[in-house]
Amino acid sequence: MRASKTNAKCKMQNAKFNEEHISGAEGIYRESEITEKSREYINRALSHPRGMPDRVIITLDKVKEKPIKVPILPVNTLKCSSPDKAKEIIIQKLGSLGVSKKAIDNGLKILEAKKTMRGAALMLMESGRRKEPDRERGVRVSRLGIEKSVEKKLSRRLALKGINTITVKEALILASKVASCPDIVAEVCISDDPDYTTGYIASKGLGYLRIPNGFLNK
Ligand code: PML
Ligand code: MG
Repeated sequence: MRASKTNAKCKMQNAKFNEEHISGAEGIYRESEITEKSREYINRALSHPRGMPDRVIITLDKVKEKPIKVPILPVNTLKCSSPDKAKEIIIQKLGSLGVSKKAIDNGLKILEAKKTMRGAALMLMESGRRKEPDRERGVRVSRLGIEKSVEKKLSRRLALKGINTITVKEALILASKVASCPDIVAEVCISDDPDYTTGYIASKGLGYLRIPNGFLNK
């Protein structure tokens, strides 16, 4: 599901630039679940804190290949009381993974920018150079989901920590797929939802580290 709205300020510009991303979600489901899941996604698109979209696109693709299974990252919530502390944590953790100062600075600039990206920036860990073909769009992680039985177990585990929400589950599934890619060193994420101030840093070695109170509303 992709929900967007036309940004009035950009009405005169190229069509490529005048769509503001509102929300997006996807999963891998059985045929019997399609109607129910589509309804859920449409309801989500129409009740998002970023506002009412004027376009909602539901795309269904038949999965023709056997999905690759990857492990779910272990979850931990760090102690963090402010955006400054969050920045410190990100700098320390990325540094410990060998990411250069230049790349960390460039990454923080993107995280702190007023304009939210539609996807993710893809950055080289030494030079800090960005590699996405379209910087406005970024890259999107797609074709991902979780098996029903695994989701049940995960829900129970997250419930014990008081964090069994769709937001956490979807972010964790995505981060686990990203971390499983051999060339990915780390992923840092902040929410584009104005009222959600928990972000995360994730990697194969670090696991999924949640950073609460870290991000000011944009
Ligand atoms: C999002 O808005 O989808 C990103 C949420 C990232 C943090 C999820 C968490 O609380 O662990
Ligand atoms: Mg969002």
